[in-house]
Amino acid sequence: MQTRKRFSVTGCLKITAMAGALTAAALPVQADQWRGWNIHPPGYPNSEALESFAEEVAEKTDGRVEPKVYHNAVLGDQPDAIEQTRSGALDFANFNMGPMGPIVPATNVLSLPFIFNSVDDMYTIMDGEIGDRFADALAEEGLIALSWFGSGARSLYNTDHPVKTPADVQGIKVRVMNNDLYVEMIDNLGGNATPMSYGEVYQSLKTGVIDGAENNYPSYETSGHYEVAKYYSLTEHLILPECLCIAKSSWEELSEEDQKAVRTAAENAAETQRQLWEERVQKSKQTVLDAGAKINDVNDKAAFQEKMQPIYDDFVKQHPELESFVTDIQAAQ
Ligand code: BDP
Repeated sequence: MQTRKRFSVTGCLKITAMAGALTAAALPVQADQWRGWNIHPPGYPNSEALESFAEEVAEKTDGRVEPKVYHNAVLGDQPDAIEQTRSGALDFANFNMGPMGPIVPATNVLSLPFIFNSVDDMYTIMDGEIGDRFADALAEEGLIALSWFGSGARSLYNTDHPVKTPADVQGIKVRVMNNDLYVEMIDNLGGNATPMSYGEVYQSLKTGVIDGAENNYPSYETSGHYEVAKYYSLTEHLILPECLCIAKSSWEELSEEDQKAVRTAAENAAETQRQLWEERVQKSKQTVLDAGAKINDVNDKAAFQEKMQPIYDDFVKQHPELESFVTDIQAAQ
């Protein structure tokens, strides 16, 4: 005979419902608060794109992931932020592939001067199979690259004369991003390269610690460098992709469904960034011209390209395993 007291079915349901309500009240589902690094000020194309990424992620994951973007490099300079993202101390970021080179050697291929013929070629190549190979190399170092932003073409600027031939670079002190390839690049033109973080450049130009730097129009403008270094010479020596990267540890914590949502949001953010970029280039160019910057064409680019040949030769000698990256990019254009 059954002596144990049985719960009635309705009693059971009531208890289950109560337990459910209690769990829901006591243990609300914790949103993942994601911290995102950005070097640029609010309003910059990349900043707007990161904000739209954050919004879309929060919405599409129903608030399970709540990304917040920290602008203006308040969380550290770029090499530092790359390390923080690799270790999972930061969750996502927009990184330029220049300062990535010392950490992910394959990405140095992208820093070989004049490797891309145009921004469009860069987009086509990075959006395809070759771009996936760079993403694989980044993943091995703890960074999940979900989409590629553009950063236009970088040109040289300096305080006291236009650069029209390599001889005009002779003896000038030029700030470069943190990567030995850029030191070689400026040295080969006869200048003195000074690696320095982005945030220090304005003051260093002002005080004469350096004579010039190199960047695209939007950064030349928003950093205020044009106020001090007014000769902007269209060398267009670097066309660098940037990633929207997620820390591997943050990525792996996501369900498959949320990974899908985050990836789509990153792809949409890249589309937004690329569109805003085009508009911003025109706007920035006008702003610097209005402020008295002198922009000059460089008619003989081949003279600059020739000086870069030893960099290519050294590079493939030192990294034979990366030679196919170089030749595949060249063959794709
Ligand atoms: C900008 C890049 C940024 C770099 C900066 C620099 O978007 O990631 O840190 O140049 O020169 O164009 O350091």
